[in-house]
Amino acid sequence: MICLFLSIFSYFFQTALTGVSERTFIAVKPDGVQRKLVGEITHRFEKKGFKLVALKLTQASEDLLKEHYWDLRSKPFFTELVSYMNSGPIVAMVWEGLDVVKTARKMLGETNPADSLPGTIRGDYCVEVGRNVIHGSDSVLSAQREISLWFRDNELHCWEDSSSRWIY
Ligand code: DAT
Ligand code: MG
Repeated sequence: MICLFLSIFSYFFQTALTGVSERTFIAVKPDGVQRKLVGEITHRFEKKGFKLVALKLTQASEDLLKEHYWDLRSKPFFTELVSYMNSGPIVAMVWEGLDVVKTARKMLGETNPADSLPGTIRGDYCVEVGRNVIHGSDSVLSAQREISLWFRDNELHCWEDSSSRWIY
């Protein structure tokens, strides 16, 4: 009984309390898919130590994209943004780990590739803001909103990552 209590407590502590279960939504945009960057991008997140929770190749509808970029609806580039994102398949993913939202944004680089340092994904693989190959949630709250927009609950996989005790 005590063992059961301790293992439940330890699981709860390692995930919820330590923030290891934080999730973010990452998408390789249509240009990233066309330019065969899917392997390179997923490789970076795997090598960093994050855990893949969901992944699918999907053609997003205009409605989904308008909802996804709702905050930008009044921007002059909104229509072009939706049509670019709708121009081909996207690889949608959910990654999990400690501070994954903030760290993933650092791995992506700045919105404008010209401001992105070499070593970041946008710094290494693109040149124009309207073709910046990857999306990443900008806060824990937007990650939750975006994950529920792009994935059903049964597409989010709970699995034990055998390398996690070497990462945490
Ligand atoms: P980010 O994708 O870094 O979170 P954002 O949310 O401000 O940036 O904008 C969403 C996308 O819209 C961005 O990845 C590319 C496009 N975008 C942003 N600013 C733009 C601009 N000035 N001109 C054209 N496209 C732009
Ligand atoms: Mg954004």
